[in-house]
Amino acid sequence: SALAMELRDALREDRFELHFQPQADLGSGGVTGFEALVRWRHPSRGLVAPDEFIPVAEATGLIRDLGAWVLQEACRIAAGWPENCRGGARGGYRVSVNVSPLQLAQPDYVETVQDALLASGLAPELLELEVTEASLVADHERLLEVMQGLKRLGVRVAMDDYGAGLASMHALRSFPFDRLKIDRAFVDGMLSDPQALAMVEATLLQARALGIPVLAEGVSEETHLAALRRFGCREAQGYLFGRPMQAAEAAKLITREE
Ligand code: G
Ligand code: G
Ligand code: MN
Ligand code: NA
Repeated sequence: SALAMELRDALREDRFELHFQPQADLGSGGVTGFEALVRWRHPSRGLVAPDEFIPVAEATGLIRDLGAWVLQEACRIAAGWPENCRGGARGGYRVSVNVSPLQLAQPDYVETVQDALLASGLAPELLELEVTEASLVADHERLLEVMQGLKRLGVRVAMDDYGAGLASMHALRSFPFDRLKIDRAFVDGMLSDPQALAMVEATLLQARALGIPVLAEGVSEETHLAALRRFGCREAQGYLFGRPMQAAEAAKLITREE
């Protein structure tokens, strides 16, 4: 399609960029890291959101090259954040990168991650890969193998958009996830919809029983925060703490935190 060809050109012409949304510790209120979110800087349409082009990149296979670029760029930028270069006492700021199921299925995916770490100098424990439940419906054996390979590198793996699809407690037990991100739809709805509230509470109880830390997505109001704290949630991401921002702003935010 025309869009697919445009995307290929955009990758060659370096027209993608990453924005970073802060993640906060609900105990201290401090920033713990950022999620990297890709955008397409289009010559006439302006900044194009990932929902508009990631599905096309996945359908055409371009997601492999685009995903590798996102990974390299996120590691490069995060390696330059103050504190991350010094390996200081605070332990550094994590960068979370979204991974498409097609990327995980690549035979050389673990090497791609290793290359990005080596090229950037980023400490492996500061990289978190966000996997969606779409990755779980494929080949379980293969996914387990990839996750174990990533673990050997020292990289963290998170389950993204939890609750939005098919992922179950069984999946959380079967795969070595380091953290779980509750889908923003539940957080968003939890003050008006008793079922969304129950879902958030149940997820936090399940995760605690399994010893998996939880981050709540889409936290946009103080009232969300109060309920989440009551359920024992330790980390959050959302407009209340900051919108996705350019790399330079993220670096400034870190400087203010120090
Ligand atoms: O930035 P925004 O909040 O509009 O992101 C919407 C969704 O696009 C995210 O929730 C995420 O699932 C997806 N997304 C953003 N960046 C990437 C990326 O680099 N790779 C993949 N596979 N998905 C991404
Ligand atoms: O990976 P994921 O698809 O969850 O990416 C997060 C998406 O959610 C991004 O598109 C981001 O712009 C959006 N987002 C982040 N925080 C909030 C929030 O507090 N409220 C809403 N409605 N959307 C958010
Ligand atoms: Mn995500
Ligand atoms: Na998400």
